[in-house]
Amino acid sequence: MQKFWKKITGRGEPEEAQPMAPQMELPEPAAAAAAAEPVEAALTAQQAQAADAVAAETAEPAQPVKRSWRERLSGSGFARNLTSLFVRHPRLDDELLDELETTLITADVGVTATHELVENLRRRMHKREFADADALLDALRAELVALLESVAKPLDAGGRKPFVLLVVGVNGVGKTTTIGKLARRYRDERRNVMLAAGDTFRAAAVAQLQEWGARNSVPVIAQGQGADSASVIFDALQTAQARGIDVLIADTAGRLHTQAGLMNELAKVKRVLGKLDQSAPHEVLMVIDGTTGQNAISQVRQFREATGVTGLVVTKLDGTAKGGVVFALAREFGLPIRYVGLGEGAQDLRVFDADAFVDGLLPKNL
Ligand SMILES: Nc1nc2c(ncn2[C@@H]2O[C@H](COP(=O)(O)OP(=O)(O)O)[C@@H](O)[C@H]2O)c(=O)[nH]1
Ligand SMILES: [Mg+2]
Repeated sequence: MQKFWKKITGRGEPEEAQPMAPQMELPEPAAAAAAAEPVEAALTAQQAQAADAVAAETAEPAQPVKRSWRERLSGSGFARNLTSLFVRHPRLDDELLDELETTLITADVGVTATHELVENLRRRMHKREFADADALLDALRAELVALLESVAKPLDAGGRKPFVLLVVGVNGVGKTTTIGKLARRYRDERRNVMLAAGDTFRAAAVAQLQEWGARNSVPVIAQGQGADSASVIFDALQTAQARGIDVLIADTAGRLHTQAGLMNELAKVKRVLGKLDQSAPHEVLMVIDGTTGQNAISQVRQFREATGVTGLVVTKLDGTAKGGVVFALAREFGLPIRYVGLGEGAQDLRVFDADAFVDGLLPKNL
């Protein structure tokens, strides 16, 4: 099995964790900055410039079009590989199943899950359960949906007020973008939303969140770069409680001087939230980049231990050949997948729907 894996991916065995993003060496943040008062909407010239750059990057067309899951996913490497497999192998035989196994493993579905799924289909094929490749495709669809059904549990951000959502994940996975899209979604549902700029490690991160806030008329609580993340988020919850906010969404850093430092910071954020509201955070939402493949597994393991992750968002599933990681995550952790990112626009964050996802990956019929 390991040899097979290596042949397919050129990598070591799938469970082997790859190192996380390289760490940057930076000096400790200045104590003065950490003690700064929360500043809302007051941008420094540098932040304003960064915000402009972000605005250009995240600008949307005047009338955003909501595309179907199939439209969004059919261009992905994973969907293209599955379609081409059935085009090349229209006949029902063992070769079709061997290639299916290769395709699923290459897409990072995971070796064990793939093996179980394919061997089950093979058994059924040998018992002549399928009349043709179309029937096998239907069975494959049902098996893939079954792998995901138990994790397709939407997030209910009602019930608590303010409902506190803590967003975590490594750098560049799409945390801030996802928060912007969520702010838009909740605002459109006529909820009062507030954002907390808890990624104080990079100045651009604060400006990026402020830009999403400004564009959606959602207040953003921020301090300067280098401020203490826990104190920013603590202030934000206090403010949200005082103002009767419905949903508070807190951004966090994905990279600090050291990985242990990051995990300690996130644990501290959780602790201080609990001082204001014992039940907060009500959701620890971990964002995973759908293009990272098996490394996502070790990321979830690590963040779950430090922060008690309660839900996942898998981004960038448009275009990637590695979207199979959604199945691997479902199998490994059983954590609810709340949303998936199918593009960069505000409309492209979708409540996770197992049927729509699998349908978008597979050819319609042969
Ligand atoms: N194609 C695509 N790009 C995305 C998606 N979500 C986020 N991105 C992009 O990923 C990049 C990093 O996002 P960002 O929110 O800054 O990541 P963060 O470091 O985790 O906060 C940005 O260029 C986003 O536009 C998605 O669902 N699809
Ligand atoms: Mg960010």
